[in-house]
Amino acid sequence: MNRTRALILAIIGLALAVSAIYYSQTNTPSQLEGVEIREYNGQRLSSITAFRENSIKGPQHIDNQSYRLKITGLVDEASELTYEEVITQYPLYEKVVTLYCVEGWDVTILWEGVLLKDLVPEGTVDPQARTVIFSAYDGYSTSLPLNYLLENDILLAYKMNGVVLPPERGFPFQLVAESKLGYKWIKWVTRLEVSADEDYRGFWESRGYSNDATVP
Ligand SMILES: Nc1nc2c(c(=O)[nH]1)N[C@H]1C(S)=C(S)[C@@H](COP(=O)(O)O)O[C@H]1N2
Ligand SMILES: [Mo]
Repeated sequence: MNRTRALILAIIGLALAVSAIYYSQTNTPSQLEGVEIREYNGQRLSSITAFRENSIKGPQHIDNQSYRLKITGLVDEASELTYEEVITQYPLYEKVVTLYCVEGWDVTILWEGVLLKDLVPEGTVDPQARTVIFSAYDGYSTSLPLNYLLENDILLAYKMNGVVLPPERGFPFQLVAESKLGYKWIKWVTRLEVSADEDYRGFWESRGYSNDATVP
């Protein structure tokens, strides 16, 4: 093989390599709405279909036009927010968090939503306030200490794995009660009531489950 031929082959090889790299970079698919993300920063995510549906009254179907999120109780001013207001008037955040159910299964999901500490800012609650009581469309309820909600970046999620929550996963909102057992992750949230009652017990808590519910 003479030198010229070797040089030509080298140039062709280099051109092929460069175009392969270019093609692989420009031809990565763009994420479309409705296609769930299954890997985030190298971390494998569960599918949003990996949940076990065991809600007290089965999936709820909420109409987002008539939906309102009520913020009541020991706050300076009670408010009612539409679905659009929640997702447009507050900064959005995303975070990978695992839900552990007492039944022994777990799911790791990329959640996106607004922060509880933005919905209920510390400066707007009465000094007597200790607890936030959450209610849902299916009559479910649970509660969490106000400090837990303000001191951790706790999300009220409207998307999971990049997809708007489907009805059976809690549309329009599910609480991402990080480090707390699944029964604190209330779906179909309709009301946040700021309360002084430290002993309030929600649906499962009043049936014998721990009110603290920290994941063991
Ligand atoms: N409104 C409402 N939220 C709820 C429940 C429920 O019955 N109603 N079940 C809880 C429980 S026990 C778990 S483990 C999580 C996840 O339940 P899923 O798999 O049925 O979505 O939702 C929680 N949120
Ligand atoms: Mo659960």
